[in-house]
Amino acid sequence: MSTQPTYFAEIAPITFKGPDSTDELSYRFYDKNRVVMGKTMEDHLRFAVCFWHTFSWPGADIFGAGTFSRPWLAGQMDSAAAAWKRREGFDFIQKLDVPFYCFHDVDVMAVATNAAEHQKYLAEAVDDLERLQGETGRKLLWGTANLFSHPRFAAGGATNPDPEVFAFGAMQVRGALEATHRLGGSNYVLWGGREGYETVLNTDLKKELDQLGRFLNLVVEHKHKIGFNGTILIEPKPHEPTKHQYDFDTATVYGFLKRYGLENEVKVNIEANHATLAGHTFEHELAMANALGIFGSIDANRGDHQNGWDTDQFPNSVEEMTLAMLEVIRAGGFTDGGFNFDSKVRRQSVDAADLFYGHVGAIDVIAKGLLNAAALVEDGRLDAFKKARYAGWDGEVGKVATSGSLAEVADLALSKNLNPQPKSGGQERLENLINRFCY
Ligand code: XUL
Ligand code: CO
Repeated sequence: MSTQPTYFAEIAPITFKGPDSTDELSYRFYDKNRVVMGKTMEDHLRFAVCFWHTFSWPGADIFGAGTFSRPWLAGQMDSAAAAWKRREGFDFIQKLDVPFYCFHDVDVMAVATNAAEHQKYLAEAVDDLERLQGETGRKLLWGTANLFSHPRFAAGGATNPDPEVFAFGAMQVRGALEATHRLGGSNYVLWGGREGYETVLNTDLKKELDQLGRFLNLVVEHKHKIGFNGTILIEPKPHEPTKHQYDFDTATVYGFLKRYGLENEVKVNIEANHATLAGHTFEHELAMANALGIFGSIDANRGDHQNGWDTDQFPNSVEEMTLAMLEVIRAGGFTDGGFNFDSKVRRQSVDAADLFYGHVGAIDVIAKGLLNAAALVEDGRLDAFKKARYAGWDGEVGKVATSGSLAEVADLALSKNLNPQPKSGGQERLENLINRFCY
């Protein structure tokens, strides 16, 4: 085992070469220093590589074993193997030249068999991550704790009927939150993959929701206690692995936050494929988060239009990313958030280079989406159409409808003998307008 990274040795650092470059491992649109709407592309997009799919997943699925030969995964994930993984991971991130990474506690550390070992191995990993960040200049977009893979979490973490599991989860989350704080992370994420249920026959929904609300309150309280200035994010998903997940979608999460008094403390990390699993578009979830004031960060990926599960593919549609970037711009852009690639290469993409192809293509598609969205905003027709559509609210009827009583509004309709007629929503025209900027 070398102490130097070797796995990606044949790949040269990825650089911007422009739209006409024939180099398949170069950026055609992602020019990190290019200024768009007053900010560099690097600052707009804040790309991050994830440690789970990219360096920890062996290419296994429920029908078959891992297909990838990631040498650090070959034996026991002890301290040496975990250090090897971190080393190769940072080499990849540096070659891709993105500013951030993300991790779950268990992605970066040796396998622990109990609470004490967990704390010890995580501390060892954090020391090393701090060193690697210093050496490479890469930063942490967010950290999180994995409360879903280990069999002890089969019935949930915070929502487990067994309080010992709740306590074990609290130990993990405190550790991961403090690690994120020490590493200067911008956000802390909670994705509740097992915070849901399989059947109401054995589930006390009210009790479980209260447990989840209490757990989240404890996390927020601890965040303030340790002085972590980053944002706490919930990542909604409707189901998978549980049949029904409590954090179903952005609107559901907002209702949950209100109920437990956390709507000003917690935002959402929106994942494209989770949006589509919930029956929404990606841009719906972004627009909803913006409307509710809880837009935080993004997990970039896509589903497969024919499959009803979380395929976590790299984004590759310029049109979809243009629509998404429009919503990011409308939300005022990222503050603490960014684009984390919660995406994985296909199981047959067994070469080290495939990890680069996946990320490079996705980065370029999102960068082109940003350029298109910025051009659409500058063009102004899209926004002007939307504005004109609601212009009546500035008129006499709109003003009474905004502030009058039901009787006053109703009487106005009668006194004016209103008979409003339908107006074109212009959808086809607007869709054409989007396409004008895509190709
Ligand atoms: C699972 C998923 C997670 C979260 C972090 O669908 O998206 O990887 O992003 O726990
Ligand atoms: Co995710």
